[in-house]
Amino acid sequence: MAQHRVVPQPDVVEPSDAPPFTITAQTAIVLPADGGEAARVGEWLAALLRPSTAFPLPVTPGDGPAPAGAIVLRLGGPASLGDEGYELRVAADSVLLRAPRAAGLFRGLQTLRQLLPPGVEAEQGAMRMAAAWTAPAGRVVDRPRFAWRGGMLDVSRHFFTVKEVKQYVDLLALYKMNTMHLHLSDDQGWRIQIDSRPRLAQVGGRTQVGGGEGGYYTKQDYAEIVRYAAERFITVVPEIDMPGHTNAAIAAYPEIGCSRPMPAQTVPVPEPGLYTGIQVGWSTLCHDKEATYRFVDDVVRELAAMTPGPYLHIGGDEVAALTRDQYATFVERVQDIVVRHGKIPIGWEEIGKGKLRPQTIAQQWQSDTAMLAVRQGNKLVLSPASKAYVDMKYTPATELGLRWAGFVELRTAYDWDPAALFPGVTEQSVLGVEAPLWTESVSTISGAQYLLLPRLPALAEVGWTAQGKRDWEGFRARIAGQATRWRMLGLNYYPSPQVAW
Ligand code: NGO
Repeated sequence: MAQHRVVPQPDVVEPSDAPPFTITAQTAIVLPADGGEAARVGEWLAALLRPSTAFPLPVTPGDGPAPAGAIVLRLGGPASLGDEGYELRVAADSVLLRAPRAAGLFRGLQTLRQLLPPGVEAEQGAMRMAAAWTAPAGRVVDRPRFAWRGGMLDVSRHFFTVKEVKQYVDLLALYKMNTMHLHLSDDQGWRIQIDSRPRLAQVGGRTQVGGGEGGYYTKQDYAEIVRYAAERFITVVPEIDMPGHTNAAIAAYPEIGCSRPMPAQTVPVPEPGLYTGIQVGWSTLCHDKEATYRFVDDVVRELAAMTPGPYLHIGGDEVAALTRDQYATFVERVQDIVVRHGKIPIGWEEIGKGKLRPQTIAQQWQSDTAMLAVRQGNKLVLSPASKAYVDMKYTPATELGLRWAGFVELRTAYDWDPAALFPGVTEQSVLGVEAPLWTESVSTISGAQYLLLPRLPALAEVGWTAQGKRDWEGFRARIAGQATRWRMLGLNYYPSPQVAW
């Protein structure tokens, strides 16, 4: 078991005393004959291993007996493994990975990846001489507890490039997460091109917290993010936060705005009406103007068209400038617009104040207003700020991060059960978990990594591993093994004193 240090902890691990599997210059990767999505998965593995091992690792289709020494990927295995489950058998002379779906093959490869030495992550064969490319023998049978395991990146408070977003996606992939939530708009910046409303990106995208130059994604950029994520079986969930957190949109189209006065800000802005501070709750779209709903329809229509995933996030958090009824009416109308454009609405927990359609998802973050959604029979994604907000400081000494929800050390991020968070919230009402990375205090990808590692893998395990099969001591031992991997990948991380790294 000591050698099977995998995060998140798999459902079943049966170690074996047999000798390990070794990747050599002769190793081939064998795919199902009719390739399909499985072919991509095989190419992904070859692309990971070729630079570090310098072996050719040919990827070949074939259903016959596998050549000796091969890594074999097969579609199949018990249907009970579901969309993302897999079975991995590692023996001295072969690796056999089986899954009913290509996504399961990809998740299973992350297990194989973690069973191999951290040197596989090196871009050049830094460890080539130092390590044998071995994986311990044994059998792993695995499937996730929850269907939604996500990470959020707030690209509005500070803008992150496509390349940086991809680095976040890579982290999600390594820990078998399947959802990338992009917070694309807020008071400080609008980050997505909308052709029917060009000023959103051109004006609303021009700055960020602290007055930097901001930025936005063209439709092509966004398509590239979606493609890259899909290659890793990760769904992109775009968020346009409404009716609050909308100052950047209102700066571009003032006729839709009914905000309270803007809080004072200290830096000059490139266009009148833009905001670079970090106060929340004061901005709002006008709930009673048809212009607002024409605007929402334009944005949702274009965003839905460029998003292959089923969800569209409508925000809905922290609206101090509307009454409860005004807010509820707004949410209900926007919910209908999202459905009309073929997507499933998701919003922060406050949306439960409106009448929700059965499919709509509420994202819990702060209080028991999440129960308003649960009582209507709607499912929750859990992001409790005191545990899952990776923008909180680890300790009072952490330079980056906020502290309003408390300090979130690694154990705090790990040691909780989604089905026991609130009375009345059972396993059945939980769709999954998500770690939001808000970026008021974070402007670089290396800062983002520091806040994500090691807490993102902790949350990944909360979402993936059955409650009875995980515990803090086990996680503590396994996460220590990840640090060398992060260093190989060039990732920044917080060396929590709670772990013997
Ligand atoms: C809150 C707020 C965000 C902040 C974040 C900072 C939600 C859902 N709304 O979470 O605007 O950025 O806290 O931690």
